[in-house]
Amino acid sequence: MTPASPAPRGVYLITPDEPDTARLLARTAPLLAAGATWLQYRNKQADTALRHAQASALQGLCMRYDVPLIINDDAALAHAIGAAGAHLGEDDGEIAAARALLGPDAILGASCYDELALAERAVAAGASYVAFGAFFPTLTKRTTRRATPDLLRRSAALGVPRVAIGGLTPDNVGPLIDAGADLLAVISSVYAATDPVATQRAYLAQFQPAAAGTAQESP
Ligand code: TZP
Ligand code: MG
Repeated sequence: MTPASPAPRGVYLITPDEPDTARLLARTAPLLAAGATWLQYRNKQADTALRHAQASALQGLCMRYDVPLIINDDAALAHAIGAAGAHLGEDDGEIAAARALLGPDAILGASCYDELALAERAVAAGASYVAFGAFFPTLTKRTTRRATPDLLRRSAALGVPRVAIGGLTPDNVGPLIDAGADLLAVISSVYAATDPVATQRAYLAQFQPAAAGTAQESP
């Protein structure tokens, strides 16, 4: 993000473990067209070759819709395919090394679970956003760490976008947005919905001012 870019807000869409690349693209394209702010490629089942192929295919799609693509777990893959950035958890390598590899303009995120101290360290090491979660029970990832809206409030001074993740639905995110969540990271509630685009819109409608995506933070 350059200093002039507006603070990102809205839906941070994350891909499900979809083995069929054509189907992954077909399921994702309408959501990019309908205003997802960022896309993260995440596939915990794929081998190295499929991850490379799917990430490359999504990079082409994201360029078409002008949506930044962020690669989960793997800064080297992000670098190899020219993605906008990477998202690293505690077992995915050092943030500082990823920043050095990807350069100053990359979007670089860190999973900070339920800990403000992790977020402070990540930002000091070069993270450009931090993610907290899981906020609610989820079947998508085995985790016992539970974040709270208070953590979002306490992390406001970090000065980077804060992402909320884990078990989000359009019905439970109001308090998270009120507490300062800039981006709502979602997998199953959107991809497994009967109408994924309508569900994504139900999230976006909750950001003020009405248009989310790249809307400025409200005062
Ligand atoms: N990290 C914490 S919870 C989670 C991740 C990747 C899963 C989020 O998926 P869903 O389906 O939106 O709950
Ligand atoms: Mg990871």
